[in-house]
Amino acid sequence: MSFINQAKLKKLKQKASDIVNRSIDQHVTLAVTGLSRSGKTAFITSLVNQLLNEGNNSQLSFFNVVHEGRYIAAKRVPQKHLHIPRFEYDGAFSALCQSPPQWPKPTNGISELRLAVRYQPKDSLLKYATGSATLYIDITDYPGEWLLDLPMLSLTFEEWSKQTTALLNQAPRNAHAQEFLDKLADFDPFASVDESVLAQLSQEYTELLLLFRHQLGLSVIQPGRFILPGELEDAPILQFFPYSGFDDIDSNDYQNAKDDCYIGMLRARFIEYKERVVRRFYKEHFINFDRQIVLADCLTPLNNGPESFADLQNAMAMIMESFQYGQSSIFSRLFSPKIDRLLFAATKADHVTPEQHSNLVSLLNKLVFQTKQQLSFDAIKMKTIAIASVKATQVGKSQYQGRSIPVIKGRQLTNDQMITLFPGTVPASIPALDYWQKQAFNYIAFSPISSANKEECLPHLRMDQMLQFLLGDKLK
Ligand SMILES: Nc1nc2c(ncn2[C@@H]2O[C@H](COP(=O)(O)OP(=O)(O)O)[C@@H](O)[C@H]2O)c(=O)[nH]1
Ligand SMILES: [Mg+2]
Repeated sequence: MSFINQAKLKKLKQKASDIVNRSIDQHVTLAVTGLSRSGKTAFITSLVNQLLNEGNNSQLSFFNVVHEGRYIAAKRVPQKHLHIPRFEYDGAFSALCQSPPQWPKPTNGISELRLAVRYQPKDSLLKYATGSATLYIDITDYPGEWLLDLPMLSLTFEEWSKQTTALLNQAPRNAHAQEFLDKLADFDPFASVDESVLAQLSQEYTELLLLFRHQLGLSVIQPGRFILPGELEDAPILQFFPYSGFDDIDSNDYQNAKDDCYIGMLRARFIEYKERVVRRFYKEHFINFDRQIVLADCLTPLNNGPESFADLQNAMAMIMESFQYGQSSIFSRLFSPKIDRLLFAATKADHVTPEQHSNLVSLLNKLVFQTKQQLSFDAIKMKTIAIASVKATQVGKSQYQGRSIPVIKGRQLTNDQMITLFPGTVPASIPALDYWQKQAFNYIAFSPISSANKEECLPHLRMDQMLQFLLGDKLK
């Protein structure tokens, strides 16, 4: 063959390879959610860390592309949406690498990060045509509280107000809500609006929601945006609250109320909130997600007691509505999401001894599916798992009354002391009364473990199984 021909052939081969390469580059959008403090930031930081540093002592044996030696490398590339804040991987990772290591700072909105993962395709046909392929992964972090707002879409202001004030009047919320409820009972709904009064009462309602979440450990927070406003902080669209006196006002007066009286303006803002905040999130973001992971911290509510646990149960049912695309769902009328895989992960599994992990998964299953049959989720593949994104404890055995019992060991977050303990048993299903009477689950917050080498991957539990479920089929 002449030199010219050889050069031509080489060029042709390259071209063919380019075409194949291009056509097998793939793209997947991975959304991560969970209520505040459920562990989203730690999770994404660990996920990115495992993929970027694969090979440096990483433990991903259940991630097939790694196990089969086809994983080449990952790097960060500029994210897709420039108007969305970047997920601050560097800040979060360096907090974990400090000495002593710290957990990353909490965040209060949506953020994004894009990775490009190079790998060798398994399919031999493609393998001969090209050495490698690329999977682009767009990771989005958003507050689970935002999903709690979906049920509001099918409620009127009157219905929502009645439902919400009923909740405020029940234990454990009523012990803190009385003063606010008294103020609501006092004010004239048809008087013309003083915006500062509206702002003040909205502020008080928001403070109550924050107290419910962070002091009482409750999960049903509505509107969810009020405690995690993202870029809407202080915007008037977040300044409304439920009205408690519907039974005492004339319904014609209510229907005819203009926007410049209190009740009219509250109603207008409620409607505006549903349109511009709730519906918009689903339209702009949610419908673009391919795969979703929902993180749930089941252990803190177990530690807090029955009311907190029951509230988590209710919140999970509300969150599940976002993934029911069946005929009777809110979605069938509004949007058509395309999520095809949904993973539920019980986080912070390093807080319990390993023999409790199967109970933790089965508890999560009960929380997620409750009374609903899996039938309505047919189009979506689902899995439940117990993980630790960043493992902060070590497992050992201890002697107790002549018996050897499993224990965990870690550095206590509050006082920096090493502690060894058996935190308690995790119930395999929704705990009955006697669980709460017999034993309390002892949840102790731990500091992250320091790593000798920053280049090494963060220690974890089952992040590889999670990766395999969410990405395995895209990396074949
Ligand atoms: N032991 C342990 N604690 C965790 C883990 N992930 C999160 N945490 C704890 O939970 C807190 C909240 O996590 P974060 O990721 O900020 O939650 P986010 O609000 O959902 O982003 C952290 O500060 C840690 O104290 C984990 O894998 N193991
Ligand atoms: Mg966060």
